[in-house]
Formats: sequence, C-alpha cells, structure tokens
Amino acid sequence: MVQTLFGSQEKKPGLFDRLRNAVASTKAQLVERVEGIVEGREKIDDEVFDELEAALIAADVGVKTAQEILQRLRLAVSRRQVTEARQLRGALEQEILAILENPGTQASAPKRPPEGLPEVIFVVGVNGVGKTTSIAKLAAYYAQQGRRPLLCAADTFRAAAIEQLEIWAGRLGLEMVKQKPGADPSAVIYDALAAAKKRHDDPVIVDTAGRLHTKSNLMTELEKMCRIAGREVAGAPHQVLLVLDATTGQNGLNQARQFTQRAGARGIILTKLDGTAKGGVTVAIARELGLPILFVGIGEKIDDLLPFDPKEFVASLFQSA
Ligand SMILES: Nc1nc2c(ncn2[C@@H]2O[C@H](COP(=O)(O)OP(=O)(O)O)[C@@H](O)[C@H]2O)c(=O)[nH]1
Ligand SMILES: [Mg+2]
Repeated sequence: MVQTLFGSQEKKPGLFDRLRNAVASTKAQLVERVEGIVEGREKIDDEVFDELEAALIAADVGVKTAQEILQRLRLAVSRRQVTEARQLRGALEQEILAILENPGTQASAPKRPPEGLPEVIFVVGVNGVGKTTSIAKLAAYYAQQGRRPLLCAADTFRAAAIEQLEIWAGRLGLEMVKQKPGADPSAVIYDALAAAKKRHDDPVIVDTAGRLHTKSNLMTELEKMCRIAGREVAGAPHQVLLVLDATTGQNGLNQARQFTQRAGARGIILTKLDGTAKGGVTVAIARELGLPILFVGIGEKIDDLLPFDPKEFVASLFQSA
C-alpha cells in the first residue's frame, strides 16, 4: 500500500522494479560507494566518516544534510549502537528513511474542496523542469482512478506551451480550457473553474508559466492566480505542486524556496529521477525544504510517474538485487 495525495491504493506489480531501474545510477553513486567505504574496514575512524560525508555530498544530499546525518552516525558509534564499520550501511539507511518520512514543518495535508466542487491543483516551477509532462501524467493517473480531470492552460506566455498541453489532452481524451497566447492566466483559470463546476470535472489541473522565480512581478501574478481560484472555489488552490528537476540538484533547492514562500507550494513532483546519479537530492528536499515529495518522474512516457513512498524509495536504493 502506498500513501498518495488521496489516501491509500493498491500498487500495480512492477512499479517497484521500475523505480529500482530509475535509481540504478543513484544506487551506484551512493549505496555502492558506501559499501566500498565500510566493507572490510577494521575500525571506524575519522577517515570513514569523511569518506561517507563525501559520498553523500557527491550524491547531492547537500552539505548541511550530509553533516547532520554524519553527526547522527557518529553518535550511534559513540553510544556503541554501531560497533563495526559495515553496520554503518544500515544505520545510514535508517537515517535517510527517517528524513524522508518526516519532511517537517512546511508539510501539510492537502486541503479538500467543498462537496461537489472540483479540487484545484496548481503545478508550478521554472521552465523545462517537466511541468507540462507531469500534468499529463497526473491527469492520466487521476483518470485511471475514475475521476474526470480538466486541464487548464494557464501558461499563456508561449503559444507552444498551450499547444503542448493540447496535444496531451487530445491523446488522453481530456477536456482542456485555453485562451489566446498572451491572455491573463487568471482569466483562463476563471474560465476553467466555471467550466469544471458546470461539467462536474475534477480535479482541475492548472499549468503555469515557467516563471523565473527571481522576477517578483511574476510571483505576484502567481499569487493573483491563487486569489482568483480561491474566489471561485472555496479553499482553492487545494494543492500547489512544485516540479523540481532531479538533475539540477542543489540549484533546484534555491528555486524551490521562492516557490514555497510566495506560491505556497506544499508538495513536490521530482522529475527526471531516471536521468541522474544524484537522487540523493530527495533527502535534501525533505530536510532543507521541509516539503514532502509526492510523485517522482522516471521517464517521458505517460505512465512514468510514481507516487513517492519513502520506504519503497529507500528499499530501491539499499535492497540487494
Ligand atoms: N527522462 C525524463 N524526462 C522528463 C521527465 N519529465 C519531463 N521530462 C522531459 O523534460 C522536458 C521538459 O518537459 P516539459 O514538461 O515541457 O517542462 P516544462 O517547461 O516545465 O513544462 C521534456 O522533454 C520532457 O519529456 C522525467 O521524469 N524523465
Ligand atoms: Mg510547460
């Protein structure tokens, strides 16, 4: 069973294997390197700790989080909970799991829409991280659960962005609300919510421009979009998902802070996990952003989106094949 945005559901067979394939490079970079450090080591000395820290940082766990983890490992050794170097592998696994399972203060349960009204999901993030692709995958995921997603093309900056979403909507047989390129994104949202209320679509998934997080006028616009949505459907947006590209590592974290503060992001979709050896960024996201990872992207195909489950993720890295 996995926890998703909307409670538990049964996993299809094969998902774990797909996750395991996607994290193979991260496993080599992180876990196999850790094994190389601890196996056959006589004593646990500073050198072991230094090498472990370097391995964590190389896998993009982040300096701060790596240091915290090391501190806890040292503590375990000084308390004699860990007495042999090879036990450090298991101890590290436990520390990583604990961080992923308790992402901390920013995390909050998604809000629920009032009975009979659509759930409104905003998808935000900088250009190229995989927002539009993830929206298509999410829509397919919800459609599979028997819901009727409506897509909203509120990235009106580029005509190509609207077309890209439209192609996905066509392939998936889903409705999409759009206006002309250059239109006010809030107006598109207004239209989409009116349509969804009338047609009983749910959820409404809103694509947004890959606005540069440093341009505060664009952040202001995102805030306006939130306000308009909230006026049309109580509590909207009920979920703001921030899309981060796993291959951008620590840079992604800085972007994310802006989106968390200004746009109220409350959950992460981590894309392109399949294309990186630095999947340790998951740990940095949980620890340093305090946001839960809700989904991971493991490819470009429509079903290459998996609900993120910390236990399964850690198992996919640490379990022997
Ligand atoms: N390998 C891989 N590629 C992805 C994933 N998600 C998105 N992409 C690719 O990333 C590129 C940018 O995606 P797009 O959705 O247009 O990004 P946007 O600008 O944020 O909307 C496209 O070529 C996608 O196919 C993923 O999980 N894995
Ligand atoms: Mg896009």
